[in-house]
Amino acid sequence: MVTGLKYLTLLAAVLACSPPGRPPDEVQHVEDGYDLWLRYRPISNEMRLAEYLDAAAYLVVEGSSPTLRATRDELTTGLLGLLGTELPAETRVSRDGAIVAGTPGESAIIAALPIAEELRVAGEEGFVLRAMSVAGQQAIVIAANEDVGVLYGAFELLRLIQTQRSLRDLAITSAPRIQRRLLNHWDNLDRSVERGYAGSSLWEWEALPDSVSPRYRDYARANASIGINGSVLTNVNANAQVLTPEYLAKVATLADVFRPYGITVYLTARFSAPMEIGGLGTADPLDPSVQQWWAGKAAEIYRAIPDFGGFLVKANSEGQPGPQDYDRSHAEGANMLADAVGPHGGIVMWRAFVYSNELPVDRVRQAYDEFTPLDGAFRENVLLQAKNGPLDFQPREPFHPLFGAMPETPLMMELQVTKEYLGQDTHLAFLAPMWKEVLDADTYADGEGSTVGSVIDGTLHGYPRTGIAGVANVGTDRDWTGSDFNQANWYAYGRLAWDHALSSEEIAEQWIRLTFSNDSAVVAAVQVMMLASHEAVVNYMTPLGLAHQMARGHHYGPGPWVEGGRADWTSVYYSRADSGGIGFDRTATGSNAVAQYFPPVRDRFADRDSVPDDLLLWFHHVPWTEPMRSGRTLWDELVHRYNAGVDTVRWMRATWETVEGKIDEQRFLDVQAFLRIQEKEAEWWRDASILYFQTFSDMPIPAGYPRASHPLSFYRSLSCPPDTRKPRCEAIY
Ligand code: GCW
Repeated sequence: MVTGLKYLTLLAAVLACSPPGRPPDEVQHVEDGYDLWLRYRPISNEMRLAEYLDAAAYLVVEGSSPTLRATRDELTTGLLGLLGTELPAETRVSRDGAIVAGTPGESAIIAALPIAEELRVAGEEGFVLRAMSVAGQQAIVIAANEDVGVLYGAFELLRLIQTQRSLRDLAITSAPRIQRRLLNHWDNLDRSVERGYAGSSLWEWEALPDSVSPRYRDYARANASIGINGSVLTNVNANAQVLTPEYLAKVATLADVFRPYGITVYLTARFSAPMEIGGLGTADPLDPSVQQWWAGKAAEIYRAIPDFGGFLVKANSEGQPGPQDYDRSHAEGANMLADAVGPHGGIVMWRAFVYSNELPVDRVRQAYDEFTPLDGAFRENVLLQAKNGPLDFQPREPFHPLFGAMPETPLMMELQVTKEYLGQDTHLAFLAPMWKEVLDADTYADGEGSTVGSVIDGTLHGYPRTGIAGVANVGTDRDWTGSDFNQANWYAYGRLAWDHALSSEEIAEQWIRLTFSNDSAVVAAVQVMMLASHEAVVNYMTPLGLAHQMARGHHYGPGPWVEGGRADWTSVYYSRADSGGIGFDRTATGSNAVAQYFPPVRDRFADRDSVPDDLLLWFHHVPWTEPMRSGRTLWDELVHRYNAGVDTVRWMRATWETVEGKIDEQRFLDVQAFLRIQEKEAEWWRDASILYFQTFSDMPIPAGYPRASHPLSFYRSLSCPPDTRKPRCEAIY
């Protein structure tokens, strides 16, 4: 927070904004994060400003659909902010400097341009952005086959201007690689958010449908600006109430606000809804009355929301009802719902995150065992939604072995944008590198080059339908995501959903320029911080392939000692630490989960000599004294990694100090404070984990590494506040 005095000083600086001594633009504004990456602050680079003023002098948008109106609004607002001048809207190209936007269907100007081939490549949702001559005048063209493509193109143009790129040789044709690019909200009808760390749910269920928050539109704008085209509004731990007429009217209102921005709404379907709100005695998917109930419900939904996307379902997992309650398979359950929404063009996204209460089998192998026999058994409008890894959004996991293993069933990937296991709102962890690791991983399903990305974008197996889902991190906090840097993960998710070939480096750079500053010193400093941040978290929480060492329930602080109760919800189940070593044997001598991967990946992971260090303890139980590639023993390497994590955070803090005065003060201070917390908590993770594992290794801390300042009993006695939205443990070190 900015103190009153600091605020006044800042305000004085803003008011006295005449050169010389005028602070760079990024420093002038009091920023609260609400504008995300759509800040549209004045261009400070005068050369570029002159170029843009020439290139963008007036606007010609032909067509009047709500989406084209939204496009015109965004361009007008954006360019007014960036260039300091309102662009007149004109109906023809009469001189240089037009921005011409539209589709060939509705715009005769666009239809007359020689860009047919580019438009073909752009497909249904893509766009063509070109500097070219129109009616003999120099213009910038934003063309697409559908209105929503024009909107995406407009956002791309604004992004180029915000990041101060030259428009002179502009020639971009862009099309999304994946069709359904969704956010999954784990939002409950009481407005709590499961694993949400940014306040309450954005959806004001009680006030809807009569009262419509302006945030809904800004939410839609933000999503459209990064290509997200769908929202599942409700938690996968579902409540059937949302399917009642009262709630469907509210959902329809949200859908109306989102529609111009190309956002389709979806809902989670509670499998037992026919009993809970339908008055039936069963939810058996093969029972005709149940089938009829869902068909009627689907028809009712489509009457209220004609472009409704479909259902997302978590069934027979963690206590949720499902077809197995009636001895039916997941395919029978999914197909019943698919038949209900199919006639209306809807889809069913069936989650593969299932594992049994009863089975004593390694949890990470259960989804594969359950679903691969069902390949080909699903209706064509069913997509199977698997998490990036086989466990549960850990800081590092190998890719899910289902990817590549179901050629007849479209697989979607679910990523968790909200950082349940990665420091939640406070810790800085930029997740693009983690997601890229999975997207770029080679499954070898169909020989070399069968990357996970090529599975989910449909190119490997020719899936007719494709999708990707990100568990949303947004809420009612003014900055939407609970911290400035968590915004980067929302941004990165959208950008990768559009094009998973983008690099983490370019996504980070873009986001910094849009969000903080175009100053190259700021960009360079913040980019290296972001790119190092995920690995830092892996190191101080779960190095060398460890997983699920978090405290019980809230998953925030360390809890390597957690045991008792259901085994596969404990830490000791995953670390398998004992006097002989540490790690989960998933080779043939253990659970053999490694056999679920295609060769040669299987062999690489299974062989102690070729498994990457980063996944060592995921696949192997390793003696404490075993030498590692580094030459250290396993124990020394573990100590080294925990410390490397802490050291990186310390370095991130120091690096952040270098941007002081180069960005606005409020966000500088907010990030500074969070990095301070992160450093303390990284030490807490390190010390608690090392002391705990030392009780098994019985080996000393190698020379040169710090010792914990408290005994293990102290760390074991710590617990974070029960408020899972903001579990700060700072006060208790
Ligand atoms: O990651 C775990 C979470 C649960 C979540 C579940 C799931 C929605 O701890 O909060 O429930 O996964 O993905 O279904």
